[in-house]
Amino acid sequence: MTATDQSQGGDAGGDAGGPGGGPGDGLEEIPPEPAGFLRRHVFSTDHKVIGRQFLFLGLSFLAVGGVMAMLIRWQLARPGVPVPVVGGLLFGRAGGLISPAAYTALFTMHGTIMIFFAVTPILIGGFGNFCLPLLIGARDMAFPRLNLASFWTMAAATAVLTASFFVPLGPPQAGWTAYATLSTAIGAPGVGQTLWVVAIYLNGASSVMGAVNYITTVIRLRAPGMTYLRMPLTVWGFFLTSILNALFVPVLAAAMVLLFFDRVFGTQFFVAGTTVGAGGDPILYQHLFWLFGHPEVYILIIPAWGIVSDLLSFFARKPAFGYRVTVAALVGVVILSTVVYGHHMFTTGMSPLLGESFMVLTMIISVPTSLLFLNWLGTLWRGASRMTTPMLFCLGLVFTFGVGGLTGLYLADVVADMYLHDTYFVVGHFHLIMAAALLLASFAAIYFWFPKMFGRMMSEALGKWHFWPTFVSLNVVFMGQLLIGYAGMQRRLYDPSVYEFLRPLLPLNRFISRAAYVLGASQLIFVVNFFWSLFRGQKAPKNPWAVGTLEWTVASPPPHHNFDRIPVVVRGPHELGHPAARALGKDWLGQDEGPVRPSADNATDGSTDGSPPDGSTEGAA
Ligand code: HEM
Ligand SMILES: [Cu+2]
Repeated sequence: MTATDQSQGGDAGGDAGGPGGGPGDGLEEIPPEPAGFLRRHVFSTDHKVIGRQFLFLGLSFLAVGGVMAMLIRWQLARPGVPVPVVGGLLFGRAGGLISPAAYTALFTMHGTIMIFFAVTPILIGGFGNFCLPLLIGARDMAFPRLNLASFWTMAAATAVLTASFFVPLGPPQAGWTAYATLSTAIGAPGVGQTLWVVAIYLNGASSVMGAVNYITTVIRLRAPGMTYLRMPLTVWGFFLTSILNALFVPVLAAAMVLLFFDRVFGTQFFVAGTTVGAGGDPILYQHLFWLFGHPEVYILIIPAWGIVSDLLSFFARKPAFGYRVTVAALVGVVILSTVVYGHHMFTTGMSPLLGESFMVLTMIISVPTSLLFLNWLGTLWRGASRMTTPMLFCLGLVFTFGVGGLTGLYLADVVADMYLHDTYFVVGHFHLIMAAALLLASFAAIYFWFPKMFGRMMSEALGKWHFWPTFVSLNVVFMGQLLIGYAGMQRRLYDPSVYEFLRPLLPLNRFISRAAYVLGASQLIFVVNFFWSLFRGQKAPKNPWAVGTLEWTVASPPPHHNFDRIPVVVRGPHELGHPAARALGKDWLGQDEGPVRPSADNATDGSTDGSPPDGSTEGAA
């Protein structure tokens, strides 16, 4: 596996941007486009093609995870009533009824698919791959063949997970967390759970391959002048999330290997001693799972935060407020996310001192996240906001994340969590702060980069028809879950109405389910817009949003080699509302838009700010 030859240039110590910068460093060599359909579109090493492949894979499974959510909501609203239309097809043997086993499999696979097989491939695999080299001014990822392998490993993981629907005893039923003893051969005798373990292992392997690629690409392949503090926040998002992926996915992989051994070879890593003499410890599994599991929620959300931080600036037509503070806040979240996982295990009987420590550390995380949130408000403040569809989805995220974040404070508190643990308050919290935020960010990214990815524009009118019912119903569903949780409804209950104290919640559950059906139905507008635009949308210009980042300096879609000449970056990514631009009859300046001071040692380590004399500030070393 050879890194592309862009990584030749020596580094001048200070960060004057990409290691390359002068003639003869191999930067300008344009790799030939491979011949043949298979090499160009299926087994391609081109990051843009791989990005699109991840996007399609993720979107297909978002649909699967979404249908499952509708079925879960049907059961909660109409326990014991056959599912209309598809009931006979999906649950034929039970007369269209969702059985307790089927319900358990539904939420297990819904959670697993949404997190590992929908949002991960869409945001990290899809947009990470498509955007990263273009945003930093590179021709491709550092390891194109590793990139190819990462996609096909993800595809293999998806196939293995899908196979678990068709095996005796059916798909796994131990929740997306697959706690032992439930997930061992004792709790889940069927092969479906073993396939789940293998699928998650392969999914993790694909993520680690991607992480290695993203980290190396950002460190080694930035264009001349693209200093770390000139990188778009989208790039920071993918860079930091890759560090968490590289550090914590292997922990999940270790748990999967041990669980596989327990299931297949009869070892007892997670099987308690009382059942088989001197055995293992189920709580050990929880520690391994959440050591990964908590950073995982940030692995998913940090790219979304990066994208939204950029897009808010682009559409408010103002520089991103507090760029450096945002970068510091993201780094702060990354560091803190590694030491808070215990808040998922307050009820496991951990020592009060340990519980308190995890509580305090979790509370502290709200400091950098609040800074991030305030910077978003600072960017919007007095902006000349253009209410495009991507902007609406970003604003939706700001609102939903704000509300969702506040509910995290309840769960971070040991005392309150004793009551709220495993209730729908937890389900509502993570759907607001994670599911909703990730859905909204994914849609914002699709509407924003679709022109660059496919060379055509999506319909703005249909985009707005998609946004409003999605935004309203999404908040009704997930805030409704907070309410029923606060009222004491436990999660993972097949039929809550069997409990007298939960019966009064049935009307509210029905109301939430109706809102969920609206949410599901309004995604059809997106499907129509996406596929219509793919074939019939208006041809996209090079820079439809009038933005200064590097991907908008090349054609839509970009050529195989991305840039005819590797750009030289002279300013930050958010030069909007810039006085110098007005002289040019516009309100923005491109990152590579002159003048560049001619001095040969432009790559010095920051004694001068490297910006042209027109006063751009962002990214000065
Ligand atoms: C599209 C709208 C969605 C609806 C209506 C929905 C609804 C639900 C419901 C009702 C449950 C709880 C089931 C139970 O405990 O009995 C659930 C669980 C879950 N959902 Fe969603 N969800 C949606 C989207 C998402 C998305 C986008 C994600 C992730 C990115 C997600 C991740 C999860 C996870 C991880 C669980 C926990 C599964 C478990 O308990 O093992 N959901 N969802
Ligand atoms: Cu957590």
